[in-house]
Amino acid sequence: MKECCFSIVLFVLPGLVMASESLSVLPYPADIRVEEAANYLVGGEERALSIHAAARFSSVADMLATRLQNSGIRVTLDADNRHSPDIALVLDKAVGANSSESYRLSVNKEGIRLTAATPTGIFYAMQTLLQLMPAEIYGQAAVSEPLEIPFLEIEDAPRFEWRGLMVDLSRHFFPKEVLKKVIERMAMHKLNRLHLHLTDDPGWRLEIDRYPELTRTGALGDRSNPDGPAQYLSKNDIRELVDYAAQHHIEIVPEIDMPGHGGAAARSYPEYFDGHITYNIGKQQTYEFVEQVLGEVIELFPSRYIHFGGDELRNHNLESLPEVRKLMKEKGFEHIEELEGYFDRFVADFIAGKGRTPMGWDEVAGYDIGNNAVVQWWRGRHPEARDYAVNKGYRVVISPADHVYLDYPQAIGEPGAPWEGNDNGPNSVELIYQWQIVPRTYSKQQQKQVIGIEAALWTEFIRSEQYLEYMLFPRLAAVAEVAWVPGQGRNYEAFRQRLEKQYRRYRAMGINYRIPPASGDSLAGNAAQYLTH
Ligand code: TNX
Repeated sequence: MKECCFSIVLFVLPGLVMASESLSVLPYPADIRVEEAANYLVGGEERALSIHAAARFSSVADMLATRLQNSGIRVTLDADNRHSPDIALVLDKAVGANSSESYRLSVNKEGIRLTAATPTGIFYAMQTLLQLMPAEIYGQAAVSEPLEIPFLEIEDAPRFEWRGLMVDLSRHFFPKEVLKKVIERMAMHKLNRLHLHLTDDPGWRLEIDRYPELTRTGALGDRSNPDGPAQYLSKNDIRELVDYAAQHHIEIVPEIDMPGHGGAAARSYPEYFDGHITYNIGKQQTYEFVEQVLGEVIELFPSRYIHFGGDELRNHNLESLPEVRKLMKEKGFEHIEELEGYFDRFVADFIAGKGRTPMGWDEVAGYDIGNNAVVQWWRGRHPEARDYAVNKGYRVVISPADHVYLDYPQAIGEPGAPWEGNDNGPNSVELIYQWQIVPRTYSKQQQKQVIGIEAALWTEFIRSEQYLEYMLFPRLAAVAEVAWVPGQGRNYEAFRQRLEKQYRRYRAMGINYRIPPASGDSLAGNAAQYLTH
């Protein structure tokens, strides 16, 4: 028994509310057409909802069924497709012509049809379908409203292939349970790269078999409490996370930061360091250490990209080291930067030699590290660093601190890192939303080299899961939307309306999102508790 309920639009206003709320798809699809003022009514008391999926899409169908069942909806998975199902997951090679992530979603009186060429496309179609349902579908409680899905046609594909989030696990550590939630929430926003900043001065957070001191000593403590216990991800934790991320169509990109930001490794193996926090890049054994560590990282992470940091070589003691002076003389280098470039090139070549793509922060673009590398631009005040990388032929991921550093405050006077202020004001939802990502002056070729954007959550001050969530949400929604929707398709007012339903989803999921200030208040509803560092 299939029911269609034709809702009669009596007033213009309720109709509009329905459109903005129930079509609160976020990020907004490339093309969405609401066919008629009608809904497809699924499930209900008297019968179960049926799902049929092409064999390739069975794991997405299982995920959808589980989500619906968790909300008290009865579901049957119709493997043989004997009956015409309420929801069909259909394979169609033609849908992926422009992007392997594209999908089509159509809802009409025949039912709900998700179509894609790839499991990723179908996964995103499912995410969109869930957003057409009541927000409570994201929670654990039974959904009280009937599932009425508006008749519509959606054709969708992302603007950028790289839609990332970086989480710093070194300054403060977050265990795999928290990272799994981050993965689920990224997937709901159609983000697809989780970059883990695994090493820095306060802690080394990844088990390496060959060098057990890296976690025995290097993982001890964090920025709040240097004397705390060891906190790190074991190799099994990583395997579990990589699998979990893959199920959510997310690639985990590991970062081992070098030759700077090496304090935790320096405490563990001082013989490869300069007496401070910098790798001794004059010493042959340091290069062997780097090869061994990265070799294990490459074996553990299937990611196509291996990030080696390369940022902020400063406060170092390199010039005073005899090995550094000797190697520079041998190579005929006059400046320490030449040796830094030599080291970066060595690391990039090692990664490329293993069939992976080397990636580094924008400082590495100053050196010739091979044109297959990806450069992550972060120094927002230095657009010339981005242009330089692009003009040298690198592919670039855009992560300027003055837009998408999510450790920075979201409004004046609000919690966040107290680093030098932004020239353009706080990294608010609106600032992110209105952001011109690719310079208008870029040629077609230059535009192509910008492969996407990534937000960065540095954790010098973020030491609880609640604070982490407060900084991520709802800004991650704005990040997701600008990563997915081309500039000309964006409308901030409409986005703000769609956020209202997103907040309800966040509540159903128990996310501690930033509750916007009530009128007259200068601080967000739940800001005060994070104000003291
Ligand atoms: C700059 S971005 C850093 C990080 C800090 C961050 C704080 C980058 C490559 N280096 O080490 O945590 O600023 O906002």
